[in-house]
Amino acid sequence: IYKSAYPDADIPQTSVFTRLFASKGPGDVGGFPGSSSAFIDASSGTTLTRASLLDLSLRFGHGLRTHPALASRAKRGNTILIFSPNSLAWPVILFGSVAAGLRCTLANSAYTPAELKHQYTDSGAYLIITTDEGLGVVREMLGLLGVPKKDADRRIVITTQDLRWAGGPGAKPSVDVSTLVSMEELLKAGKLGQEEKFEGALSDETLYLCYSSGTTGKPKGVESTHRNIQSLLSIVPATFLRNGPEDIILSILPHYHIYSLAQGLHLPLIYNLPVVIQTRFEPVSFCANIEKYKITLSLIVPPVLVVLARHPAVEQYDLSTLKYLVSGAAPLGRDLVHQVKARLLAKRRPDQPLDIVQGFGMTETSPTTHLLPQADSERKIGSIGPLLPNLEARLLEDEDGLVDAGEGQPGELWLRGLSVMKGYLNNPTATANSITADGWFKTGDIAIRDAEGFYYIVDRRKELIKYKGFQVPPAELEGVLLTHPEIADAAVIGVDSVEEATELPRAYIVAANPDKVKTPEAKAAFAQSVAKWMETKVARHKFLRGGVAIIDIIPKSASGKILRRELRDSAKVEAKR
Ligand code: 4UU
Repeated sequence: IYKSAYPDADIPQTSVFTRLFASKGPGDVGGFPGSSSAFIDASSGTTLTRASLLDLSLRFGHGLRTHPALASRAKRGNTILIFSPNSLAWPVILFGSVAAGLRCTLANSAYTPAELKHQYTDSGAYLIITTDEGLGVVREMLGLLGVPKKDADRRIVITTQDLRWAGGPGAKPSVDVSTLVSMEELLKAGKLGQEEKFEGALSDETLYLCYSSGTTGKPKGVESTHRNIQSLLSIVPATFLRNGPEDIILSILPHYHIYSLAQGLHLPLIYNLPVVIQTRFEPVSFCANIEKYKITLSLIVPPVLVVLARHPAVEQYDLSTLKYLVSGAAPLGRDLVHQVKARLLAKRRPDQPLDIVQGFGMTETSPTTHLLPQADSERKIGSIGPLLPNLEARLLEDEDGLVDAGEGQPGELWLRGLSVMKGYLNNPTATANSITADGWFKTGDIAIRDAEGFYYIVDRRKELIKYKGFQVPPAELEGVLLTHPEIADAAVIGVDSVEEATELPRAYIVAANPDKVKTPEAKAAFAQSVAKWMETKVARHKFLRGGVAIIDIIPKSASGKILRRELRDSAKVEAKR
């Protein structure tokens, strides 16, 4: 058993809301001046100060608890689903719901109605908060469930995209929302009083339900408790964000994902660092926002480094304020780091350094468990860093966890500590399969630990595919493919794209009528039609960008499990040709 070399950190027994916002003196919010900027909308420049964020959150929470159409369902521990791209409204909705004692489940804003339906029903959410942009999908989803329109409208709160009301009049929604409760309405009535706020006597209460497929199967609700989230807040100071008050963060990763949820919305509040929120990643606006807001740090995924290494916009903007990039959610190659550093540092003075480090995290571990210290960014390039405080690790050679890997040898990473989730929602079987009786969480990732205690992720044992850091559960895509009338069997794997620094989902399918797809032309046409058809069924990040191959039979074990390793090996051979 490897213990973290950092001293254990104290985890406060308060609610997350109290931890973030409790005042230590007059005019302060969470120990810092209420007038400091907390979140800034990148496109409009609208700013929420700490004090206005607190005020709006308490108003939103109060609205949820007292609005005549919602009050009866706003019971402590009930669940709200947030379905929205990044916006200034996000932290208000999130922290307002937390203050009101509700749970939040956070959905990918690119989801199709069918994908959203799974999370909505599985989480048991009673209310959906969405934007005019997401409304169509939400209504269609409720239609799929057979909910009559009048009832459907009682399950939706609508917000405008950028919360312009924070600084002025609200933007007009582009669709008729007169039958829905609006966010403006919820903010009007008053504020949650001290006595109504959730307090964390029971910090083992579930707070967030992000969805993750874990090592196998479909997305499952990950129960993150107040204590889990607090453990993130306490462990990360050991290594992270020592840059001081002049720092400013650019947030481009989607807030529904645990990485951005934790590091883009919670952590900066603890450090009093303003966060510029960009709705979606796009190369030119990313560079333009770094220049405009003099961004010093950003949380990214490897494909963003491809942009920094190659995109022409990098030459058009001044990126010299950027001094710290944390990459996570997928493996990062050393070459790419070197290319980015060479390109950006060529335009800088020697006193304008740039550190690029990797972090490792998972939805199930709230999330960060490893982070490479800035001081080691060159010396240990390629490493995810040492184990963070309050954590223990093991590396297991075999799938049953009986044999520990030898020193310096690869093994499956198991983790134990306060940040490990409570379990998968309403899924004791999946929970028992992923957390052992003595508390070890099996990551499904293969890692090596060097003699100095730095970890390297070298492979993945689980089925999960990562497209640009987004989860693509193969089992889910296989399920969709099997609903296609012309497909008899299907398997999905990830293939590596070095150019894009990501995996790409690739499908292997068996035709239901093999006689129809005998010639290479017929095969190609069928493959293309299946790829196109998928684009009508799933969110963008799950498109079959790695291609569709038609084969005679899907390789399976005696027990019927798809032998993904065989498919991956043959894809590698093909790629070499
Ligand atoms: C190789 O991706 C995440 C969380 C990422 C994160 C969070 C906080 C990174 C840094 C940080 O500080 O969560 P999930 O649940 O979507 O996916 C988890 C999986 C891991 O099991 C692993 O397979 O994503 C992969 N992964 C990585 N792989 C995550 N980080 C890395 C990494 N290198 N650095």
